[in-house]
Amino acid sequence: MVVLSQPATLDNHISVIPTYKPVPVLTSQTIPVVDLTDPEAKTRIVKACEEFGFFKVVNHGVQSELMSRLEQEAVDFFSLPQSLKNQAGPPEPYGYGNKRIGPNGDVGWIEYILLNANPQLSSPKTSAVFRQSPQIFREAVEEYMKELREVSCKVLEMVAEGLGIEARDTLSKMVRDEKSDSCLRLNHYPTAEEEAEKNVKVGFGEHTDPQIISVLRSNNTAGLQICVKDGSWVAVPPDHSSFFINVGDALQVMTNGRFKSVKHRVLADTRRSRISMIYFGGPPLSEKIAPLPSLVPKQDDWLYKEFTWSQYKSSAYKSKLGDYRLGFFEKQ
Ligand code: GA4
Repeated sequence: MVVLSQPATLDNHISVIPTYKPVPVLTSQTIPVVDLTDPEAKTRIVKACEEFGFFKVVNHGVQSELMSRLEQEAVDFFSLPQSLKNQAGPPEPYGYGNKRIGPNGDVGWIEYILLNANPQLSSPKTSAVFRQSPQIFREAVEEYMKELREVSCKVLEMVAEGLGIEARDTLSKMVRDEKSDSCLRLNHYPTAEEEAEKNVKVGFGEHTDPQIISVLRSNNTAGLQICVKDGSWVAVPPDHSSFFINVGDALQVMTNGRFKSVKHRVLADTRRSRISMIYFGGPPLSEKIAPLPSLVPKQDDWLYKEFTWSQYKSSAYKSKLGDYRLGFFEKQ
């Protein structure tokens, strides 16, 4: 008897969570919530970055109209015929991507657009993203990136103050720099068409973000989970009017490990589509990243070697999503 093996398709590689046990949900008592207008915000932010590397911000000052406008533009783009979307891909790393994440074989139940915040680095792929709905989409992206850069800088200034660093722009100036290597990711975790396909799949596998800070906003569909200190996963209840902040690898290094770059993932429930938009605040490519001398004056106490952001980035693009990327930059 001839046994025909299943043809290998991308879908075979997307992990389904077979006996999906819901993980505990972070409640408003456990998830740190920081009101940016609270005079105690800086202390609360430092505590949250030490404890979780993650928190939610309210009273951030970004108009909900802008968030829903960009979300709508993203939905319109993802609703285009596949052949048109493919004209903006594959991502390198900017542009439209479908199911494949990064260049090293990671897959997920996701399609996305990755855009560089620096218009000078715009590529033909990114121009193709805007080809179908030119003006409004581009404007929404630009406005959103500008606002989110401000939110990131405000938070980083509070971090600096909370840590007692004299120059409060020590961290924020890297993101505010016109050469800052920041980017915006628009993710769509689609629903499944076939009834049999409707299960929980790994949308975006576990990873840490390489940059300084990430600011995430999603629609009201659940899926985001973070890994807490004891190694267990907890679900973050969605909240479309707030932002979720992640500490990235570069901030872990600059605080000499005092802040933890949070491991997170998205499990997509294919019955409801999820849209998320994440601003990644990164330094200029030539910026030297090392523990801040104002926090750790003696180099002997540094846990990490100094590296440029460009070196870290090229090393990240050689890694798999779930790899521990900082290991290579730790001092022996
Ligand atoms: C994770 C955080 C951001 O989404 C991202 C991702 C990037 C990509 O999708 O192009 C990476 C991933 C992320 C880390 C390791 C490398 C690079 C895919 C990948 C396998 C845009 C980023 O900066 O790093």
